[in-house]
Amino acid sequence: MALLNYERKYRIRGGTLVGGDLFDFWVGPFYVGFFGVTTAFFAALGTALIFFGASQGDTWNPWLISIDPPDVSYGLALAPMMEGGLWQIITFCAIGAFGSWILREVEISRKLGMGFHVPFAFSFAVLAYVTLVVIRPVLMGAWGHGFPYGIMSHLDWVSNTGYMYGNFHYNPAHMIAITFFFTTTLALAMHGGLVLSATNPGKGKEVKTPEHENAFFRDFIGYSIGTLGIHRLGLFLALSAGFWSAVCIVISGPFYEGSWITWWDGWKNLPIWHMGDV
Ligand code: UQ2
Repeated sequence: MALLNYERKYRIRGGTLVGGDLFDFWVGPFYVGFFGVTTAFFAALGTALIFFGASQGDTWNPWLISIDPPDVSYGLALAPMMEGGLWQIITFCAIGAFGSWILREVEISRKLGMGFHVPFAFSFAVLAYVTLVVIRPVLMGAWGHGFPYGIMSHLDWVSNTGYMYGNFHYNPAHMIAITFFFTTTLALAMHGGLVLSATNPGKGKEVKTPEHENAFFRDFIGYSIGTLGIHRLGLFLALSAGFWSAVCIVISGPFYEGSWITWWDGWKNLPIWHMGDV
């Protein structure tokens, strides 16, 4: 279908959640909608505030610029602009932009009569960010527990926060998250390799179909998950990686303050090992 015919078929009115027909238009290839406008507003304001914050700092070295959250002594109050207030407004803008981006995906999905898998998936990334800068800081009683917006400074934050609980590699939810990250790359490498091997069999040879893709894995391991199944598995693995990442950080502090290394000693203290002790 030529691009113009295609556009006539799919550039259709409707599906909006807010604003009716008012923002139901495109700018070039991009659908706008009410949430396109709010995304642009929050993203532009947040970015401008980051540059303003950088201008008030003592460096323009991109690696070292940092917009820091308030000191924990401010608790959950609003802080003065140069004492973390900027971080609070930028965080608000970021959540406004990410939330608008989710809802713009929802509007496009509705317009095209599709499922909501894409906005649902993106929501997990937003959940991970919101867990770091809102949910955990609120549970711990201070915005100062959020992470700073800077390249080196956020790495320092991750390192310091991790070692504050002994060593994050001993955090069971961290272990589960890592396992999902690795399995995601395994599944995507298998899927990418399989599809390309079927479609690029070599010069002069006929392109193969999913029949061959199934046959390869049945010959190889006695099981093929199928062409739809691999995408269900991929979505599950990737979302699980993000979900368990959020769990691993939100339990550290709000629900457990000790070292993750000694957390495993709980196993040795189970009453079952001490039956008969006097
Ligand atoms: C598959 C299939 C695909 C695939 C892949 C498989 C035809 C094109 C990669 C193989 C995947 C399996 C057996 C699941 C592996 C499980 C884990 C947890 C990594 O069968 O169907 O479609 O791309």
